[in-house]
Amino acid sequence: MDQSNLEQTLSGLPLAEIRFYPSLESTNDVAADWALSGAQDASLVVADQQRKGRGRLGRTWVTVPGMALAFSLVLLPTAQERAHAQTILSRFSGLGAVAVCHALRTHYHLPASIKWPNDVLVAGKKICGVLAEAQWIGSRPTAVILGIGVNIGARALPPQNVLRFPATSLQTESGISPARSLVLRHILAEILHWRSVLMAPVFMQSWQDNLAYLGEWVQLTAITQSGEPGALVAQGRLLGLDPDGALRLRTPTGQELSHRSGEIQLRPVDSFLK
Ligand code: BT5
Repeated sequence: MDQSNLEQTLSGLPLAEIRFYPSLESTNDVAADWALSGAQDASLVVADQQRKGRGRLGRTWVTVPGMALAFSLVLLPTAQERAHAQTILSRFSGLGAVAVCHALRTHYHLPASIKWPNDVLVAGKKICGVLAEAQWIGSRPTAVILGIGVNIGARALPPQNVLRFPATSLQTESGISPARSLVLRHILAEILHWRSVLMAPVFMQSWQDNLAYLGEWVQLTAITQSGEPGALVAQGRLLGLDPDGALRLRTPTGQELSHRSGEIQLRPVDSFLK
């Protein structure tokens, strides 16, 4: 993967400029700097290697050179998107996860699902993480940086001892290891498609339809930097999403609760972690 190969493979997609880096700290940081200096909507940063790839709460995201996709898209919120400023980050995280799910299903026949709020799973293991971050002037979001990491080759997986949740790759699950730029093209096409209906019920429906553990018993715990499950926040049967993208649960006493994303992580009950 290099600049010219990317430009060729991504040609025809309605992107602004594309910037490829053989190695950088984090594509989200480079895209954020670019947004502050005037990047247009749909500007793309791609890296072969991240030296300080980030997850939520400063957790580490591992990007092994030659094995993975790591990219960030600068998206400038439209007036309609800005009208939902309070939930904009959760909605754009959902956009990334829905897009990756559709791309993996359609092009690689993988049964991908979304572990709310921001992971994509195949066979119950994490194949992709999404990190959406926003820039603000006062209460007005001026840019969203949508960062996505996908494990493509089998050697993309971090060592087991750094993982609190099992991981997998496209090659492990499908037996093939397609060119990363082609997988990127498929994902970007899905992002651009779903972004055009981001505020419509059809998007929320697709997000809900792709949720992992629908109808199953789950726990929500406070997120911790170490990855150890934190304090129990709630547990219950996973019902779906409310219109703002909050997770709906039915507790053992029959009460219905909604939880916004943020500092919460979800685990299936009876998983190996219990
Ligand atoms: C995420 O955070 O899953 C969001 C990851 C977003 C990465 C992209 S890559 C492009 C862009 N630039 C960045 O710097 N970031 C974005 P979280 O839910 O906090 O999960 C982080 C946890 O995932 C870690 O604590 C590890 O346990 C695990 N992990 C790290 N690398 C992994 C990998 N390659 N595959 C599977 N799991 C991994």
